[in-house]
Amino acid sequence: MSVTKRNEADVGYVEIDNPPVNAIGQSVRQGLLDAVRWAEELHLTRVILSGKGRAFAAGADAREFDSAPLEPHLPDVLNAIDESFVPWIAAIDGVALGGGAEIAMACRMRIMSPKSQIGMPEVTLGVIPGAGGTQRLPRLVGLAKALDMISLGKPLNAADALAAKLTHTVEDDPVEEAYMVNTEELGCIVPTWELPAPEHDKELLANARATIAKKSPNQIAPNRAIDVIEAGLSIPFHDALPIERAAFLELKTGEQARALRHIFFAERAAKMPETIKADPVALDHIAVVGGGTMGAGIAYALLNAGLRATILETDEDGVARAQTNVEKVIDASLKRGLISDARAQDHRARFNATTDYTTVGDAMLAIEAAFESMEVKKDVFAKLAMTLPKEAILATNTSYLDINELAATLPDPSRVIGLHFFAPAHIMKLLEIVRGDKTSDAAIATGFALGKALRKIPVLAGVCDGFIGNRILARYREAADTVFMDGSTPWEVDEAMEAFGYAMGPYEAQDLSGLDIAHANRRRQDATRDPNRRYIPIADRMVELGKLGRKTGAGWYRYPGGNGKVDDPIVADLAIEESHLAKRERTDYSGEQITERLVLAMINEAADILDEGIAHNARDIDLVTVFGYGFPRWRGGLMHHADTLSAKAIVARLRELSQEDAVAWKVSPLLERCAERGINLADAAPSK
Ligand code: 3H9
Repeated sequence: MSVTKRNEADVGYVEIDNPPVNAIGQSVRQGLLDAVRWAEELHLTRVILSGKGRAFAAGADAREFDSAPLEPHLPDVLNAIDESFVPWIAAIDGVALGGGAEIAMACRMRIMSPKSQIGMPEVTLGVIPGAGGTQRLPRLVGLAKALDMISLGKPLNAADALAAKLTHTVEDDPVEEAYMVNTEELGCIVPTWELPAPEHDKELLANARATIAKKSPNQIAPNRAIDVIEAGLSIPFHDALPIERAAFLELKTGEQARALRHIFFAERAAKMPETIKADPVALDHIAVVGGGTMGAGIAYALLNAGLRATILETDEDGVARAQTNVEKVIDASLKRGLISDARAQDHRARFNATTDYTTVGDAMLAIEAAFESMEVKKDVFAKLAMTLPKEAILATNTSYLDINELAATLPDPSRVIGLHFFAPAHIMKLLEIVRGDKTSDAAIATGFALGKALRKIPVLAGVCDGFIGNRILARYREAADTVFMDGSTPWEVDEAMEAFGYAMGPYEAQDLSGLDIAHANRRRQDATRDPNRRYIPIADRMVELGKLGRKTGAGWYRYPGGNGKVDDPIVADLAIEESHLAKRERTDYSGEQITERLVLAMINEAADILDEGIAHNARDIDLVTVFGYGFPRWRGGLMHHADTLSAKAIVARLRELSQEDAVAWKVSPLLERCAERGINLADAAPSK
C-alpha cells in the first residue's frame, strides 16, 4: 500500500508510504485520489496528510519519466484535493519537494516541523513543476519568491517557509498540530486555486530572466518556468494548468532532462561494487601527510565528518604552515556561516599538526598528500608502514604516479590504495578510489566508507597514468594545444568550450591551477612518450618564460591588477612561431570545430579507459567528468553526451580526423565495437 488511510471519528489520517522517500508514482497518485473520494463519502471534517519515514514526499517518481504518463495524473489528483469540500492539511515532517510541495500547496493548510524543507527543484532535473506548482506557488508566496524558488530550484527550510507564508506554522509534531486546528478557522481558508494570481510585474520577470541568463545560461527549463508563470498571471487558474502541463511533458522527454536525470541517478548509484565483501577498517583517527592546500583541505573534510585528523610534516615550518592552512579553511567556513563557533572549536580540538609520526600510532588510515615525487612518497610510506598498525590502510593522493610501484616497496602491498581528492578537497565532491594490482578488498571498502563519511561521490578506478579524470584531461589539453598551434588562440578555445557549457575553458582553468604541474608531468613522461606522437611545445615555452598562470601574474592570459583575463599577444605569437617552425599551415577553426575536436578527443580517450577496465562503466566516467572537471551536468557527463551523438557518428568523424594525425586520432576499439553493434557506450563492456 503506497497510501494508507484511517479515520478517528470525523478526522481522516492519510499517509504516503512509499519508501525510501515517498516518491509519487502511479500507486501513490491512485491512493491519494481514492483518499479524496473516501474522505468525501465519509463526510470527514478534515484530512491530515503526512509522509511515512524521512520525507513528506520527494516529488514525482523520476523513474517513471522515461515512459508515457499513467493515470491518474498528478494535476488531476491535486485539483481533486484543492477542490474537495473536505479540507486537507499537509503535516510536513521531512522534505516536501517538487510534486511533494505541489501536494502540500493543494492542501488548505501546511504545517512544517522545524527540520523540514519545502521546494521546487524540478529545474535541477531539467523540467518545471507539472502539477500546478507554477500557478499555486505565486498565489501563496507572491511573484518574486515564486520566481526565485522555481527558476533556481533551491528549497526553503521551515523558518524561511514561515517567513514566506508558505507554511502556516512550524511545530514539532505537525500531525498533532493539524488535529488541533480549529474547524471553523480551517473552513475559512480559501482553496489555493481560488486565490487571485499576483500582479503581472514586468520588472520582476525581467530580473528573474537576467539571473537565469547569468546562473544557468544553457539550460532550457528555468526560462520555460518563468514563461509559464508569466502566462498564468493574466488567465484563470484552470486555463493556465494545460500550458504548464504541456511544457512539463515536452521538457521531460527532452535531451537536457534525460541528461540531468541520468546524472541524478548515477550520483546515487555511486556505491561500492557488490563484489567487494570485506569490511572497512574503523575510521576514527586519520593521518594526513603534507599540510599544503590539498592536505589541509583533506584534513578539514575529515574534521567536518567528525573524525580526528593529524597532519604530518617534515619540519616545524611545515607544521606551522599546515596549522595556518587548516585554520584558513575553518575561518572561511565560519565566515560563510557553514559552521558555528562551537563547531569550529570542536574541529580544532580534533586536529593536530606535528613532525612526530609516533602520534599517529593508532591511526587506521593514512592519506599521503605530499610532494608529487615517487621517491618522496616511497619514503613517506616506509615511515607510515613502520608506525601505523599493520592492518592500517595507506593511501596516496597522487594524481598520476604508479600506485603499484609505490606498493611494491612495502612488505604488504595489499594495504596500499589511491584516494585521489580534487582541490579544494573539502568542497569538490569527487573521490577517485584507485585500486592497485594487489590492493585488498578491505582497503577498497575503507575508501568507500571514507567517501560516504565525507559525503563524496566515490568512483573506483584502475592504475594508469592519470587514472580516469586526469588521463582524459591530458588528452583534452593536448587537443586544445593542437588547435591552438594550428590556428586558434586560447581565447577562442576557451570561448568555444564555455559555449559548450564549461564554466571555464582549458586555458583559463590551467592559469588557475598553474602551468608547472602539467610541465612536471610532461618531463616525467619524456622517457615513455610515443616518439610518433606529435608534441606541442608551446606550454614548455610558456614555462621557460616564467608564465605559470595567475600565481605569477600571467599565463595563457594576463591579469592586469589581478582582475579578469585579457588576451596576451605574446602567447598568440608563440603559436605562430611554433607552427611556422613546424611548417604547419594554420587553419581558422570555428567555435564548433574547436568544440568538436576537444570533445571527441576526450570521448575517444574515455572509451579506451573503459575498454582497458580502468573505469568500470560509462556512468563512472560521467561522474568523474561532471563532479571533478566541470563537464556540463546538463549534458549528463562525457559518455552520456557521446551516446547522444551515437558511436557510429563519432567513429565516422574520428576516422576523418585520423587522416590528419593517425596517432592522436586512432579510433578506440570500444567505440568501433559500439558503432558496429549499434549499442550505446552506456551498455558497452570492456575487452579486458
Ligand atoms: C517533480 O516532482 C515533477 C512534478 O512537479 C510534476 C509531476 C507531474 N524519484 O538522494 P537519496 C531515490 S520532479 C525517484 O540517496 P537523501 C534515489 O534515487 C521531482 N526516486 O537520499 C535513491 O534511490 P536508491 C522533484 C527518487 O536522503 C533514494 O530515493 N524532486 C526520487 O540523500 C534515496 O535518495 C526532486 O528533484 C525521485 N524524485 O536525499 C527531489 N528522489 O536508494 C529529488 C529520490 O535506489 N530527490 N529518489 O539509490 C532529492 O533531492 C533527494 O533524493 C532527497 C533525499 C532530498 C529527497
